[in-house]
Amino acid sequence: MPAFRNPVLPGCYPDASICRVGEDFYLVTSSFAYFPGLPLFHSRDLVRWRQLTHVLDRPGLLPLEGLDVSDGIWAPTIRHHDGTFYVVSTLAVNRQGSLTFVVTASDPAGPWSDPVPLEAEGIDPSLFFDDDGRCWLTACRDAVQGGPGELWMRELDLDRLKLVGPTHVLWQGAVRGAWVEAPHLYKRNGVYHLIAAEGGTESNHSVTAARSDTVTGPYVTDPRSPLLTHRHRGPGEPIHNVGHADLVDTPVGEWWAVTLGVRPIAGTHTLGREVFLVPVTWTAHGPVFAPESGAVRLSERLPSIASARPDAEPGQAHDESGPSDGDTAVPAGRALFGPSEGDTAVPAGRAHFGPSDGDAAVPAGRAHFGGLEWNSLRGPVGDRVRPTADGSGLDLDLAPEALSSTGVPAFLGRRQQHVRFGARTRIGFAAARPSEEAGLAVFQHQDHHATLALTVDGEGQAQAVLTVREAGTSTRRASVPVSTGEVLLAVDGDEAGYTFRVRDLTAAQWISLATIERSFFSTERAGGFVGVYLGLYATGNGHAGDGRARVHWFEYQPDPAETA
Ligand code: 6LW
Repeated sequence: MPAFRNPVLPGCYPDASICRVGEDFYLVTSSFAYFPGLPLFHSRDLVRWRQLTHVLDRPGLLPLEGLDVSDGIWAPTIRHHDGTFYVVSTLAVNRQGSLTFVVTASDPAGPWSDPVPLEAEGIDPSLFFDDDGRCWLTACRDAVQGGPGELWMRELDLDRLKLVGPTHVLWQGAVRGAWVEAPHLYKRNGVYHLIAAEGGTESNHSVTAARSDTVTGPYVTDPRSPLLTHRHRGPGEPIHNVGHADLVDTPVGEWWAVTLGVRPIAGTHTLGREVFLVPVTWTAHGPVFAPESGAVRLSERLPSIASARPDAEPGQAHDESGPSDGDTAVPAGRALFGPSEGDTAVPAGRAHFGPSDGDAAVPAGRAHFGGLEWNSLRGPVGDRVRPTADGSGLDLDLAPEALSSTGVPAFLGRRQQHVRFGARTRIGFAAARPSEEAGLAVFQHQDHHATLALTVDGEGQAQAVLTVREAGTSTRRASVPVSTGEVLLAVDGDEAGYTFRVRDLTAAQWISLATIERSFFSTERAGGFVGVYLGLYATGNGHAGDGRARVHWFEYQPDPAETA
């Protein structure tokens, strides 16, 4: 049976929301303290997604400085009504306060309006357009400070973008106190179906439901709840933490859900909460998730719109029954994974994976630093980080902010989207003093990351240094002298760990500094809501100085087996 591979968006893309306009599907996800905010994707078959833009694509819209990486922009919802796209989301600040806002656009590729604040308590806002054209905002409150939470609703005046009328308390979840959140509302055959997430976004996560004959309630728990969860499936299950779903129908009348999930290895995951696609059918009781298997699966049958599309580009879709003409069109080892499509794709015939003795020439699979997969932290890096004219290189001026700061460090990163990957860069940097450093970062959190950087020791000897930061303490794990300020740096990840290597441009061999166990970079160890980013950075650790690092190229290569 024609099948596709889940997740349809690998890497840290939590809290996906989806809508359809004609044959076009649009999807948005949380972006936390990364900038630009709210990545927005387009697909025609629900399986292959291409990033169109960021909804919050310009500076100054919402303040992210000072925030923990896992705070910031949470759980958006995207809907389309009467020619206008709406995205509602929340700026969550230190889990103590939040600002819910709405943005609009006539073209999802932008421009999007400035955020309009809404007087809405809590997080996870959603919109529902009723048959009479009225718009209702639902959200959950008290979940930020701790349960029991509840779902509430108010009408949104679409002309003034203002909440009006009374607040209706809809539901406290199937299990009171189980963190009811992520509400989305759908109407079918005159019945309003409310779905939500319960159990928290970790191993007890689930999709639950309630229904009502009137939009404002009362809502009665669907006794089948949870409708979808992997909380009972044990350590052999490849996908866990499933929940926070949104539904969409296709032009041929099928229903599908996007839901978040993680892929743990020995109980920990590093890639963050990813986007999984799940078939849905409807009964008189409400939606049935994964009606055949009862579970979110790594390999799932293709939506019939995808299999019916002979002109579809090759991608993650594959035929389990064996090679076909469609399969042979897929270039060997070609990666096709959302935002990085084209930029980091592995060209046909490229044999090696990870660091090699290959020369310092620009690799074919190099990054384009203008690409939509690149993010900075909490705001634009401005002139301090500048792509070179062809986009393959990067100049980074030393920023006083270290990666451990909650300001805007001179950092540009992209998501780690595959367990097995190799990232390499050629970087030139001559530190003037030991406090200056520039290099490669494996970044989970401002207080939880590893860096492989060029710096100097007290005698002025250039060095490549591997530093690990955890819980506010930085520890030097390994260092090696380098003869010039120009090196290749590499990090290779797999199920066991992340191995850091350096190669002096004048040397023939790579030197291995250390392997850090994979679980160190896990969300379980670091805490928070995000997955790993791989990035480039330069800092004077409190001083700007006038130093500058030149990244000649950066390459991210997934193991072809993870993208086939
Ligand atoms: C989001 C909440 C959640 O707002 O995590 O999955 C929060 N659950 O619904 C941040 O992603």
